[in-house]
Amino acid sequence: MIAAPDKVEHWLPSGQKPDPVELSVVVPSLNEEITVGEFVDWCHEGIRKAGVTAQILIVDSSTDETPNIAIARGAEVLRVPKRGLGRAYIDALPFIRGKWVVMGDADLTYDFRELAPFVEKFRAGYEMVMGSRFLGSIEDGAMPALHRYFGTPLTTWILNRIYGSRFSDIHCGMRGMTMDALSRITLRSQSWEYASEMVLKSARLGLRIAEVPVSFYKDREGRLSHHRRMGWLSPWIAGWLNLRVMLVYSPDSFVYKPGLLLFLFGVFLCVTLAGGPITIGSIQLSLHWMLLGLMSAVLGYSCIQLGVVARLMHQLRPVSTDLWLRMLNYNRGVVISVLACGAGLALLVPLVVEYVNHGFRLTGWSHLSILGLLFLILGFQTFCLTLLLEMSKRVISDQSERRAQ
Ligand SMILES: Nc1nc2c(ncn2[C@@H]2O[C@H](COP(=O)(O)OP(=O)(O)OP(=O)(O)O)[C@@H](O)[C@H]2O)c(=O)[nH]1
Ligand SMILES: [Mg+2]
Repeated sequence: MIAAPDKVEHWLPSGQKPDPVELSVVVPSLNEEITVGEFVDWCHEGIRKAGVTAQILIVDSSTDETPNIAIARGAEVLRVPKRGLGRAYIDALPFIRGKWVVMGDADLTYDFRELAPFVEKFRAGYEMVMGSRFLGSIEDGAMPALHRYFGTPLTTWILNRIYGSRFSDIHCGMRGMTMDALSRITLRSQSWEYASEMVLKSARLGLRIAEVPVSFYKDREGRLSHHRRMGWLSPWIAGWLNLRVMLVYSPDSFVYKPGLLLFLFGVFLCVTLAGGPITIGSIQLSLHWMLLGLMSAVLGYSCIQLGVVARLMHQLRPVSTDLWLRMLNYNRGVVISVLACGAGLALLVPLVVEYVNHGFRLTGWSHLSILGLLFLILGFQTFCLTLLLEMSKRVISDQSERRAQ
């Protein structure tokens, strides 16, 4: 047993210098003494076959012999505190010297003797090279049937629908990125969900993506995957974290677009019924439908605002975000808000007059006043959104100034 690392330490094999290289093989490890030695040998073979200069960087938080074995076989070891798989990749960033990066597991489940296809795609100009076990091969017993025939194809299909991408295996752990692309996607995930974050940000940023077939083997005798080591709840927690990252980075699909539909539906109902009930054949649309329209429009508008703010924060759709910022600049936003609130108040005037004239009682329903309410609410919300966008613009420019310094 060795002590768990409590700070970041970079170990170089004796005689090796931290020179620039073409390819960095970056692989986290946590107590993998059964497999890590052979794994580093596989990497050397893969690098030789690919004909590149390379570093093998094992990002390690082990308390067993893993780091000593890795360095003895000629890998660099970055000792990092155990803060999760995603965090291990983030910790590794300053120590990556290659212009291309291939990542994966140190457990001999992915075949790192086959690095050449990744290098070929990088040379052809691709920015993300995703391994695909479905295009390659899956050894019997390497993947539970539920994941192989249901979970992975379904989640891959959903992500492809949302992002317009063409992945065949979004959960494949062996994947590559240019260092430039890796810096641009600014990984934030600390744990298992880094894998989804990487895939969906690459798709959203429109990186040039290629897939290469990879071989996937079952765990070696005696080796337990970390999910097994952590107990039956671990895969569920991983799924939960992956879902969170998908929801956080996909406000367009979950909030913005449904919001737009709700908003249009609501406004249509309110405007159509502003003059009073409508009868089409045996169907009557009256005040209750208008109230439904009011609710739908307000809810939809809130979703749109949330979607716009989320886009602004994750910075994955710079073009459409810029459009919103230009469309709703401070002056225009305030003018629109004042006009909408003014129109809303004007539409409410007849109701107030009637109320006062009838001794502070209302004698009937006023459809027009519901439309007035809608205008008032939308006007006020637009004012709030304008301020929020203005504030976000300042925060973003502060951040980019700080980054540039
Ligand atoms: N540095 C570091 N490495 C980790 C951590 N958790 C897992 N790893 C390593 O990350 C790689 C992937 O872990 P596995 O246990 O193989 O998990 P998996 O392949 O995603 O899951 P399975 O499909 O169940 O095998 C292995 O090389 C682990 O040793 C961690 O917290 N820190
Ligand atoms: Mg594994």
